[in-house]
Amino acid sequence: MRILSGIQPSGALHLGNYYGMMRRALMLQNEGEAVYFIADYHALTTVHDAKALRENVWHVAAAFLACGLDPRRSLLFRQSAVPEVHELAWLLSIVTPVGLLERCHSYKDKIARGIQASHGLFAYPVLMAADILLYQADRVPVGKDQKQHIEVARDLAMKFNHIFGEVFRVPEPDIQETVAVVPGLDGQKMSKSYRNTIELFCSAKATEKKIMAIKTDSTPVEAPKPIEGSLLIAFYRLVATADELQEWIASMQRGGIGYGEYKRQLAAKLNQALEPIRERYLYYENHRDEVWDILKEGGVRARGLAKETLERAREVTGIS
Ligand code: AQP
Repeated sequence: MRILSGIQPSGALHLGNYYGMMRRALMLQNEGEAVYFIADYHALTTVHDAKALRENVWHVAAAFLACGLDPRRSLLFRQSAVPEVHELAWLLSIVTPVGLLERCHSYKDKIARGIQASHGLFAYPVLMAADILLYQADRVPVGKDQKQHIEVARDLAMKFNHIFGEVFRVPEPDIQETVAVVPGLDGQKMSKSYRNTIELFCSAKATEKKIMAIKTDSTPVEAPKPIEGSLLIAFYRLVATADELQEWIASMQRGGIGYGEYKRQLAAKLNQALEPIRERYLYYENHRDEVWDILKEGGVRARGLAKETLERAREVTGIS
């Protein structure tokens, strides 16, 4: 089984990226051949500063390694190390109905948030389908926000196979329902571009400061706290066992403890969970070239896989 996932180097990684996708994707290293890439062509739809983009690429690669990616078993590379992805995106665009792209909510959300409605942003799902199909992925761990894009990839694979002949495996999304959408500090989806994140790699103090600043209602200390839609519970769920979570919720329902105390407990628990990966990230900050070397080697290996698929796609379309 081949597992594939990617992240855009569009800013500092956050709890949503880790608990929504990375943690699961890295666990799957034990179940098959894993391929992880840094989607720098995609990030260009929002990042227009070359220096920042390069720095973000390094950051995402170091984050993957710090979170447990084993480069001896799994591939890690930059999307741009495999330019073949653009040729495949073109071949797929031939079978892509415009209406399918018009229905993609991620495009509509980004425009509603003021991001320029470029062709790149509109065609993003086609390039993403090429990212997945080029490596013949079976399973694609993602957060729920990406489910629709995986459905587009599946549609395009089936349509292309039907029209031209069998070339692509049809991928399955792998979504962890309990953490499918990690909310941001404003209650919307946590997102690099929405300025509502808790970063993975920042100091314990900075995490605590953000947690302590979460807006809560004016329920008195002794009264039971509302559970529905509680951000504190949504974050605690990421790091607690099922029993711990149940006990926390029961305590809130009993009343008698103020929000300040719950926030302190949450910050301590989060920092404890993140400490090991933050320490490993520090190691890579002191060994920056190791990260670039791993990316370079991964790119060469990924390109070999990509060429095999592209050759078949060229053959069935009559391009070769
Ligand atoms: N809040 C989230 N909850 C669950 N999963 C999430 N993911 C992102 N945010 C959440 C998952 O992380 C993976 C990598 O995402 P991405 O960086 O490629 O793109 P994204 O989904 O658009 O993430 P952001 O932070 O919202 O980036 P920007 O602001 O640049 O668009 C994906 O699997 C995603 O589902």
